[in-house]
Amino acid sequence: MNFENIITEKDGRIATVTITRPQALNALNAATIRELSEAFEELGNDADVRAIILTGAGEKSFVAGADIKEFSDFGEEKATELSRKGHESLFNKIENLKKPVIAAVNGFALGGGLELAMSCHIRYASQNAKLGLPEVTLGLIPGYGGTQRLPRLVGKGLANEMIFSAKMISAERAKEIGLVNEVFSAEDLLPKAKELAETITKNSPMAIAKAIEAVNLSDGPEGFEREIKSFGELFEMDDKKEGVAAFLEKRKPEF
Ligand code: CO8
Repeated sequence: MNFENIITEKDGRIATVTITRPQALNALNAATIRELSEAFEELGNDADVRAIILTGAGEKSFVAGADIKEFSDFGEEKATELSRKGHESLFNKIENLKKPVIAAVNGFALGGGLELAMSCHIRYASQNAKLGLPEVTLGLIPGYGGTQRLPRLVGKGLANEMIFSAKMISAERAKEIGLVNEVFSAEDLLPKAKELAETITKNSPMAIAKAIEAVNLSDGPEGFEREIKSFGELFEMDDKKEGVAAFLEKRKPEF
C-alpha cells in the first residue's frame, strides 16, 4: 500500500498504521482520511491480519484534530459533507471492523484525533499524551462522533465537562475515567500495544469478530439479541470446534 500521509506495516498477524503529517501534528486533512479509509478497508479484507494498531508519527502528537487550515473557509454544505463522509468512510468503518483496532495514543489526541482514538476498540496512551475536544474554542462542536462516543465511554457528566471546557486531560486522568485502558512510557507504548495485539491474535478471530459486533450494540436495545444469535452461530463455526477440542485434548488451540 502506497500512501502520502500514512504508513502501513505488517509484522506477522499484526498491522500498524502510522499517521505521518508531523508538520501539522498529524492533523486529519481530507487526503489523510481517504488514505486511512482505504488502508482499513484493505487490512479488514486481508486474511493474514488479525489485529491493527493505529498511531501517530513522532512523540508529540497522535492526531491534533481535523485540519483547521483545510476547513477554515467551508460553508454549511461542505462542512456537513466532510463530517458525514468522515463518519461513514472512516470512523464507523474502524468501529465496525471485524478485527480489533488498538489506538496507541502517543501524544496530543485532540478533536478529530480523540474522536479517531475513540472509534478504535481499545486505547493505550503514553505518559505525555493529552486528550481533549477543543472544538468549542473554534465555535464548533465535535464532528467525527465525539458527542456520542465520549459520553458512551465516560458518562455524560464528564463528557460535558470535557466538551464545554475544551480542557485537555492527562493520560493518567484519561485512565482514571476509562477513556484509555493503560498508560505507558513513550518507549513502551508501541511494544505494549503489540504485546496486547499478540495475545488477541492467539484467540479465535471468528469469536472476536462476533464479540466486536455485539459489544458495539451494547448502547442500544439490540445487543442482547445479537449476543444470543452470535453465540449460537459460533457453534457451527470451525474455531469453536478447534477451541473446544483443544481444551478437551489439553493442548493449545490453533486458530
Ligand atoms: N490543523 C491544522 N494544523 C495544525 C493543527 C490542526 N488541528 N494542529 C496543529 N497544527 C499545526 C500548527 O498550525 C503548526 O503549523 P505551523 O508551524 O505551520 O504554524 C504545527 O501544527 C505545530 O503546531 P503548534 O505550533 O501549534 O504546536 P504547539 O506545541 O505550540 O501546540 C497544540 C500544540 C496545543 C496541539 C496546538 O497545535 C493546537 O491547539 N492545535 C489545534 C488543536 C485543535 O483545536 N484541534 C481540534 C480541531 S477541530 C476538529 O478536530 C473537528 C473534528 C470534526 C471535523 C468534522 C469535519 C469538518
